[in-house]
Amino acid sequence: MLIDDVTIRVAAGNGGDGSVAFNKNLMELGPTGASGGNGGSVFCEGVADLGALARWRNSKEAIAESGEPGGMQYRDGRDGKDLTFPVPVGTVVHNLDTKEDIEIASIGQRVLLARGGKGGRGNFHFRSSINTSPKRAESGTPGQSWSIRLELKLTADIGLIGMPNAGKSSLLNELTRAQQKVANYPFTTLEPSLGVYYELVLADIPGLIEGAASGKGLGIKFLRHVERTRTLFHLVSCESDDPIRDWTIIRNELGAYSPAMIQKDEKVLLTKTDLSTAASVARILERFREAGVDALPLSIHDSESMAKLEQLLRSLIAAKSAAA
Ligand SMILES: Nc1nc2c(ncn2[C@@H]2O[C@H](COP(=O)(O)OP(=O)(O)OP(=O)(O)O)[C@@H](O)[C@H]2O)c(=O)[nH]1
Ligand SMILES: [Mg+2]
Repeated sequence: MLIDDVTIRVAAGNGGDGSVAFNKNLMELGPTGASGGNGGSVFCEGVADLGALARWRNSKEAIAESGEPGGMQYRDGRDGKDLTFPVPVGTVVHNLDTKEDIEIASIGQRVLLARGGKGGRGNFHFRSSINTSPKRAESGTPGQSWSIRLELKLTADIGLIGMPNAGKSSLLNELTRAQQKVANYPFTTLEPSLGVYYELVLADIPGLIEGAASGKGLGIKFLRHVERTRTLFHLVSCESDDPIRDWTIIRNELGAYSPAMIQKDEKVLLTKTDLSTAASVARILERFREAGVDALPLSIHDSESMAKLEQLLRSLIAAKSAAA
């Protein structure tokens, strides 16, 4: 089950208290109480993995370390470690206490959620010519603590769909910094995942099969993640004994899910052309043309075909910025 809406508590670490201590050595009197360490802060960071919110299934708290109290012999307390947890790109972070909302829009974007408390100064820092033995030290300040709702709102521009093993995750990895598992068997991908290609967000959806609309395979529940995308890249593998049939089957499943899905702008990508002969690729393309589809032949091992696809992606970026 994809977790896409959770409420958690984030708590930054408290600052450690400063200490009050004096040198016991008669030759060297004076305050030696050191400062407490700063509390660790809590951050979240955008990642491609759409399943990243699953870590909150059981525990619902993100607590950073507190700073250590100051020591006796000028030894400052250690700072508490920061805590950074991953959230999928497209997550909106609602601070339920301050009512502030932040959207995590890109991979690697790191956002401070709760600031750690400051360590208090030890009495060593309060010495002066008029007070050589201060008995005063500061307390550490408390870390911030908030109630936070993490809501995943996918904003993919392009959905990668197709039968299992068609090469969807491979293409996502090739175009973006996503590191999706790729393997030569069906249903390698079990949860949707995102990658970012310049201004475009691509969503890789688990493979669909005949009967998906009635729950076969992994079903079509993941299609809701590409419901809002404008464009679908429909991947059909050259390895199939009937690519046109594969394409038709998926179109039917899309239609059964929602008529809006088959009205989307769809680009058919004929994948893994390196595994097929040029003549066979030409034959398949011709059959697609007869069905009214202008398919793009593609292999992730053929840079020329990848360049053509990137050209198409650039035109989609241009269209997106024109629409914005
Ligand atoms: N030769 C060749 N192999 C490819 C190409 N693209 C993908 N593959 C291989 O095809 C297999 C399936 O690729 P995936 O990217 O896992 O396919 P998928 O569509 O994500 O599959 P599911 O997650 O199961 O739906 C892997 O062994 C890939 O290495 C290609 O252009 N050429
Ligand atoms: Mg996959």
